[in-house]
Amino acid sequence: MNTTKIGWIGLGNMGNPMSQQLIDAAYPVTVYNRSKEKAETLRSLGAAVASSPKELIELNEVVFMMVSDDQAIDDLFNGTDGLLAANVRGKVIVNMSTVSPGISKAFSQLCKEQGNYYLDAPVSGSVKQAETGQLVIMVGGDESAFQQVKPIFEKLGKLNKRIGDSGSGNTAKLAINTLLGFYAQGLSEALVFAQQHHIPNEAMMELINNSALSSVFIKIKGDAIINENYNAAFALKHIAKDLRLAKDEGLDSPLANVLFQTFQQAEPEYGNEDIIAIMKQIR
Ligand code: NA7
Repeated sequence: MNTTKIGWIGLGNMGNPMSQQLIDAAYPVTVYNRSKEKAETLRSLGAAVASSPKELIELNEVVFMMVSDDQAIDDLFNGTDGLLAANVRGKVIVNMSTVSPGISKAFSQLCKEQGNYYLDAPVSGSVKQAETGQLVIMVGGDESAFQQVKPIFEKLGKLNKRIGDSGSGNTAKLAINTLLGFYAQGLSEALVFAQQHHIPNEAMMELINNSALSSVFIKIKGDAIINENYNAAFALKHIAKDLRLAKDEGLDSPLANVLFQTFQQAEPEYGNEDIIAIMKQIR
């Protein structure tokens, strides 16, 4: 039995399997989710359920957050019965959501003033990696807080690495997701071009998967395109958000500018589908 008491906020596509990993690793886990019904699955697996972020941080030593965006983080810190309403010291808050470096720097400072720590620790990897503890975790913030949380990161990912000060984990994540966007759009454009010349997706994917360009991402997303399965493992609206965040941080280069435009245009129609639904936009 691991003894660190863990609080977990956010039980979406990623937060649900990640919190389950920690229950499986025999940590005592308490969860909180804005829509209460999502907590019931975790309760049935052995988690306790808190009624608010404030209660969650009062009860636990380390609190993880895995939610959508900057707005969600702001609501969870500043809302009624939010994290900042708790009178606590010495806690570590680990924000694993993909958010702006700016919001991490701001809440890191506020946490410090209250005698607590904040780490930004976004992840690379999707639902499958979350389910198998194979995520890549990039961390910004205090070294001693990172060392304290490291054994827990080891249950969630195959690599965890402190990049630097607060916000640097978020910046690294935005760089990775820019590359992810290139892969998704690049694969789509190559398949559409081939299809226009009567080469079917199945044939192209067999060639690509056996070439030097093969990758886990291309294999999984190629299968999704062939099966017309656009259910969100990583929602297109999230990558559209990440590209906006990267732009705000100064991303301004030839490919990235086109990528940004394509995903912003696709978001209204395909935002709730998987990132590879960019294929439909390209088509
Ligand atoms: P999902 O499956 O869309 O889940 C989003 C989670 O964030 C879910 O628990 C939401 O609660 C929660 N959320 C969203 N907005 C809020 C606000 N305003 N207040 C509190 N909680 C909120 O996302 P993923 O799990 O795929 O992704 C999570 C992160 O990883 C994201 O940053 C990605 O870019 C990468 P709900 O259930 O809707 O009440």
